[in-house]
Amino acid sequence: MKPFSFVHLADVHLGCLQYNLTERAEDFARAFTEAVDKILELKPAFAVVAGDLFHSPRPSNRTLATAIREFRRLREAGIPIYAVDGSHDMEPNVMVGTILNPLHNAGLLIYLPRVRGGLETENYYLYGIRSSRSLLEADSKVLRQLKEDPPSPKPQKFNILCFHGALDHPKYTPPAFKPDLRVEHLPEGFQYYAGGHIHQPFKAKFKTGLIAYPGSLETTAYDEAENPKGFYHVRVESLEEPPEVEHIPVSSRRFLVAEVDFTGKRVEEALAEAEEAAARLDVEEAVSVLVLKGSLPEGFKRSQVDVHKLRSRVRKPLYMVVVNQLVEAEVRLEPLRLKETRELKALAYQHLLKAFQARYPGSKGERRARAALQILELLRGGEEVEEKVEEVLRGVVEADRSEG
Ligand SMILES: [Mn+2]
Repeated sequence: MKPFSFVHLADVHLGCLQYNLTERAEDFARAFTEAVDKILELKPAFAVVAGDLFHSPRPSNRTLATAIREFRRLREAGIPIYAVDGSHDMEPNVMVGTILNPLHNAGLLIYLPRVRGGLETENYYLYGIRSSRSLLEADSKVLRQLKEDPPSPKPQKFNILCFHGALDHPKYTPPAFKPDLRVEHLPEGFQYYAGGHIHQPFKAKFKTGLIAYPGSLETTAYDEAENPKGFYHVRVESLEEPPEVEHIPVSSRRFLVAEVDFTGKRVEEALAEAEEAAARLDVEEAVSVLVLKGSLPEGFKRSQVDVHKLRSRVRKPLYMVVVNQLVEAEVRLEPLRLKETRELKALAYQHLLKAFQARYPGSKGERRARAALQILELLRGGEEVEEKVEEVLRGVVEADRSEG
């Protein structure tokens, strides 16, 4: 085996029309063009793309045109592209298939799952696993692929396994990810496990080699804003030592994220804080995200927070999002102390009234509190209360209706 290098990309998400903005789809295209510029400078032996090259299995013609233009630049430089499909560009059904198939037929890339037995050259061996929708699907789909078309890593070559998905082991997967693959699904004998799906650069020792996720090239969700964007350049010197993996940064749209926690604050106070935060997000060309979180004081509704007013404070960004994650307070009831039955009944009524009126103000709430109390009494009485309870409930519904 002679020394060589390759690049490992994943999660390019070409055609991602985030927030329905054409500017954002152009950002994803621009990021890919920048990556291709950098790949042309690095002159690797090949590029491997570990899924989600496209945001959709049926990209628009505009997205396809961009992709084909960039694939041709690599092809003309003699850099082949090896790819697998990901959760976004896998076949939605057998009839539609994946966009990687026609691109494979056109000679613009090599869709690895279509290369029987894997792909072998003088220095390396590559095998690609098809993407699955779930762990359960992977249990049959991946195992079937491995059985029908088994990989055969070569002892004298550098072996790369390309896959897309999060593994079912916390060592290799951030906590928020739903696992798509089992550790056992990835066969042994490879020096480099080229992963996609986790939009954050990550690498670790794994089985007979190294597992690596290069992360995405752009921000597909605001919680990825802080993740470094780019791809890996992998230098293979020999089979004895692990390869040198370098993260090559790619620039992406500026995202500004601010969070305001409402917990334990008066609403006016928290809203003033949110307005200040919004003012700090008023930055030219950015995607600005204001997250409102925590719990609201009792009696205050989520819908009472004027999101439009907060948005209108901000004019300069490309786009402003207010994410309302506020949680309405549960009605808190004072602890009930046992007293005489009559007093107890009065107390119970007050509690029920408070609880119901939080949801149904006015007579509707009163009616429900009275009905609840009646039902409680009936239930205490035991036998054959069903009809009577039904009668009480019917009374509530009818009174509501006559009131309009
Ligand atoms: Mn992805």
